Order: sequence, then C-alpha cells, then structure tokens
Amino acid sequence: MNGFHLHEFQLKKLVELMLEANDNKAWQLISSWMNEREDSLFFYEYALAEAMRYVGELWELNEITVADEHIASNVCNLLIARYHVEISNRLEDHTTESSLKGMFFCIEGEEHSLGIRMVTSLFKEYGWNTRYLGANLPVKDAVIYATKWRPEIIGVSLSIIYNLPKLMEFLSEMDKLDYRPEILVGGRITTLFELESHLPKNIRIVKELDSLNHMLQHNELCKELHVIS
Ligand code: B12
Repeated sequence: MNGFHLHEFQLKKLVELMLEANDNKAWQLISSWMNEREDSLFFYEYALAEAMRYVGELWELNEITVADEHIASNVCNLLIARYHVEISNRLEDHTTESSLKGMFFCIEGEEHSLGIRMVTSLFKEYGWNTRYLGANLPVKDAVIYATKWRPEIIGVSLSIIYNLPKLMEFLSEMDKLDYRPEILVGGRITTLFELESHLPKNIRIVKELDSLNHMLQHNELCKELHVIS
C-alpha cells in the first residue's frame, strides 16, 4: 500500500464486493488493510469515499446502472454504521453533559448523504454530542431544530450546485437568530467551486475530511467556547 492510498486493484476489488451487496466481505477486506497507523480517516476517505467516487466513474461510463449505484450506496451506509458501532464500543461513550453539540445534515434537495454521515461519526469519535438529521432536510426544519437544541456546530453538506440557493436561505435564516453557532459547509460542491467569496465570513468551508480530522484533533473548532469553559 502506498501511504494511505489504495492501489487501483484494491479499490476495484472493494467496489466489486459493494456492487454484489456483499457488505460482510467488503468489511473484512477493509479491515485486512487497516493497522494501527490506518485509522478512521483511512476507512472513510481512502477506502469508502474513493470507492464511491469509483462507482460514479463506472456509472458515467455506463458500465453499471443506477440500481447498481443504489446498491453500492447502501453497502457504504451499512459499513459506515458498522464502523461507527465498532469504534463506539472501542472508545466507550465519552460524551458527557458538557460535551459540545453538533448537528449535521444535507441541505434541502440534497440526497448525497454519505459524506455527512462520515462527518457525524468523526465528531462523535472525538467526544462530541452529535445529531445526524439525514438527507434533504427542509430549511425551516433545520432552523427550528437549531433554535431548540442550540448546537455549537452545524455541519451542512451539499454536492449539487442547484441546491446552493437553499444553503443561502438557511444561512440568512440563521443570521436572524439570537445565537451564533459555528457553521461548517462541506461536500463535493466545495471542491468544484470557490464558494468562499459568496458566503459570509463566519462560515467555514471544509473541503476535505483530512482537514476536519486535523481541526478535531487540535481543538480548532469553537475555539472561543473552549477558552470560556
Ligand atoms: C452515490 C451517488 C448518488 C446516490 C447518493 C446516495 C446517498 N445516500 O448519498 C444517489 C443514487 C441517491 C444519487 C442521486 C443523484 N445523483 Co449522484 N452520485 C453518487 C456518486 C456515485 C457518489 C457520491 C458519494 O457518495 N461520494 C462519496 C462521499 C463520501 O463523498 P462526498 O459526498 O464528496 O463527501 C466527502 C467530502 O465532500 C466531505 N464532506 C461531505 N459533506 C461534508 C460536510 C461537512 C460539514 C464537511 C466538513 C465535510 C463534508 O466528507 C466526505 C469524505 O471526504 C457521485 C459520483 C462522485 N464523483 O461523487 C454521483 C454524483 C454526485 N451524482 C450526480 C447526480 C447528477 C445525481 C442525480 C441528479 C441523478 C439523477 N438524475 O437522479 C441525483 C441527485 C439527487 C439529489 N437531489 O441530490 C452527479 C453530480 C453532477 C453535478 N452536476 O454536480 C455525480 C457527480 C455523478 C456524475 N458523474 O454525474 N447519487
């Protein structure tokens, strides 16, 4: 293995198992690549996310159908959930009453939810009290939940450009509230377009899981809150 990256033949094998809906074999295969050095970032980014991008390429080339893509997505979901359970058992639950809170979802209209599921699990692994609100969450419901639960962090994902107006709507609604959560925006769209100049300054755009992992490791999120507590 070359650093974190899988060789093409390894990726192909993984994708093959995912397309056959063989989540158990896919799990075993990834596990066999993991050692102490290779962690959650390897599991989420270099195995699963890469595999899903490869599935996208196969679909673009007409080598697989939409139904195949759905199967692979479901296996990916199962593997994220299985890893989440595994890691929670290993670390035991270290969320406490005083844990920082984070809510995570895909903006209204957006169905690409695998990335934000990974993000939620990563926060949880670092001891955050997390709520995953899934795909296609209506803006008004996101605002109601945030107002009531008052999370310190709100993570929003979007992959498709035409969902951008809904993100802007959400941000402007959040701006009217009496409290200021830190808002992170991520997803495929952030790697395709320079959103920085279009979004308010207090919004953090996070292009890669790698950077998020670094921020979590070094307590770089909600810094002001860390100082207060
Ligand atoms: C799987 C998939 C689907 C699945 C999604 C299932 C699910 N539960 O998520 C289904 C079948 C539902 C789907 C539907 C559609 N899809 Co689709 N899909 C994909 C595919 C193959 C993989 C996406 C994926 O899961 N990637 C892996 C995840 C882990 O990556 P990620 O989302 O980028 O997340 C990573 C980072 O961005 C980051 N991240 C993500 N969110 C956040 C949030 C925060 C806060 C942070 C910090 C980080 C972060 O963390 C992750 C790990 O690194 C891509 C191909 C591709 N190249 O991406 C096409 C793709 C994205 N889809 C595409 C299209 C067109 C569609 C449809 C419109 C198809 C249709 N005609 O119906 C619909 C749209 C649905 C909608 N309204 O959203 C196009 C988009 C093209 C474009 N114009 O932008 C792509 C690129 C395929 C293609 N080549 O044409 N799709």
